[in-house]
Amino acid sequence: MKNICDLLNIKYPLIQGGMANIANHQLASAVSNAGGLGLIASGGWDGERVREEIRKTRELTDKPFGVNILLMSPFASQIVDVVIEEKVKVVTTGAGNPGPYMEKFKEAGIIVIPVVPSVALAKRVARYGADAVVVEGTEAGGHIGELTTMALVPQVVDAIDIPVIAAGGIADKRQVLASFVLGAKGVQVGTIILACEECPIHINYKNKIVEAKDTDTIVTGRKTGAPVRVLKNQMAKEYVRMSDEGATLEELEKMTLGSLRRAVVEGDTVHGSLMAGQVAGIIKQIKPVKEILHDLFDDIDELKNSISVF
Ligand code: TUI
Repeated sequence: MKNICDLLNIKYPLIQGGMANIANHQLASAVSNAGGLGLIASGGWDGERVREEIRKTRELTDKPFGVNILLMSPFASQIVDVVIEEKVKVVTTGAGNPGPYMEKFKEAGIIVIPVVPSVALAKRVARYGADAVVVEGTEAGGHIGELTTMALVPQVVDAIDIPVIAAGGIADKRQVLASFVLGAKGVQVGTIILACEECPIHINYKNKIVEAKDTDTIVTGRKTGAPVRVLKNQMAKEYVRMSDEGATLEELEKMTLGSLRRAVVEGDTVHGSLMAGQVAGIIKQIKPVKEILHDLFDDIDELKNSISVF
């Protein structure tokens, strides 16, 4: 089995999480220049905007980068065509089954890494010819599945014979090492990247991540079938309360309309949707992405050798 660094031609076995409406050319190029695989998150954009972001990323880095495609996006199909036309080397997919596009990707020679929340979907995408999978636990921020990283990663590792990349709950070296012990060959990180200097979100959003403690995330949308983990704030609490009291999907959607933009662009931490994972509580500082990647991987052997239990 090829290792992730050789497969993707990168220094560290790390993929940046998708992060729709956030991960643009600036963030993707910063992560790639630091030695990971940066991603342009295409969710929220149409094909032409994604093409523009791809071209801008190429001006900022000569390192490999990818595009994350949110399968529930109304623009998914045109974005698939754009990544093929622009000869993007790597695609990750989220929030759905990439099956309908697999043949097109494979014909174009694109490395496809679907994000999956279960063994069943991991097996299905492996059969379709995925090159690796990101297995994302429910600790993650944003749209999530049911299972924890700790329980899910080894079950997927046992079920398929392509490389597994662990995601959800990874923000320091201990969690990276633990992922490798579970059988993952790499990690995908989102929340810690949100708090990097190069991340183009409002400073108020970054500060909320740095200030968060372990219990400061909450899951909205469980009832409506689209669970999303966010930092607890007035809007999230109100959403869960209204949902528990039987509010309609329409009423709930009215409240969240534009909420990600409010957080990301306007820095409204009261009425905005501050997507973040449970590891927010571990993040204490806003750092340059280079330093984050260095801290996650360098001297990891020392940590491995320091394990002393019996
Ligand atoms: O996709 C993510 N994380 C996301 S997407 C997103 S945008 C959004 N905003 C509001 C509501 C919903 C989405 C924010 N964060 N992570 C990867 C991921 N994929 N998590 C869970 C899944 C998933 C779920 C079901 C993947 C496949 C799937 O399969 C269903 C099927 O068709 O079998």
